[in-house]
Amino acid sequence: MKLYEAGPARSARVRWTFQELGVDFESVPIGMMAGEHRKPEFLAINPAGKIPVLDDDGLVLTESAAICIYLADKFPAKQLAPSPTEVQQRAQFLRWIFFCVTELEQPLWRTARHQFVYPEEKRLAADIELAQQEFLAMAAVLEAHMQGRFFVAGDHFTVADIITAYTLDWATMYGWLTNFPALNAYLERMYQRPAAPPRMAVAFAAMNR
Ligand SMILES: N[C@@H](CCC(=O)N[C@@H](CS)C(=O)NCC(=O)O)C(=O)O
Repeated sequence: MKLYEAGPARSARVRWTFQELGVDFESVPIGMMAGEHRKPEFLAINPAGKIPVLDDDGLVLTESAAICIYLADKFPAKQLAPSPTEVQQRAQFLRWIFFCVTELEQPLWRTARHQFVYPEEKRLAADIELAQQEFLAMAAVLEAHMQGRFFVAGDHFTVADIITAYTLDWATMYGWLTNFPALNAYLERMYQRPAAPPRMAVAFAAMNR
């Protein structure tokens, strides 16, 4: 299996999943700073020009959350996803993944765009302020959910935790997580796992070295 990846990009969720599973993969680094994700060779693989992409013997899959769930389903021994027959557990697992990639991640991504993706003349400080408000309101929902819980869905570690912890780590880059003690404790616990990738700040620092 080939993973097209770039250090702290959302591909880190997939790398983390592989590492938890103990499954080997071929890494294909894509130089985002050099714009390799916009070159015709890469666009032929993912016309959206985004990372990550998984190529599993010709099955080309994009969307980091979908890839993590696919890998968890493909290698069920580690129980990184409830099986589709466990309908209620699977529903809660998917619910928190969707919550994460829509309610939490989108304000973070909007902020990143205004900070370094959009051309300078299109960057709006006011939109970052709105994005932060929206993120904080949804983080409060997750903070309440995490009271007395170790994992975001169910009673053991799953890819829902990988996706959530990665996203919360992203929020720490903006200083948005300071008032959420349960989320901070959860984040620290998740990144203490031996299979966890480097924290985003560390990965960015390594890229800029
Ligand atoms: N929803 C996608 C988002 C992927 C995404 O936007 N990746 C970023 C890197 S973290 C990217 O490739 N950005 C390039 C661009 O938007 O031009 C996923 O989760 O895989």
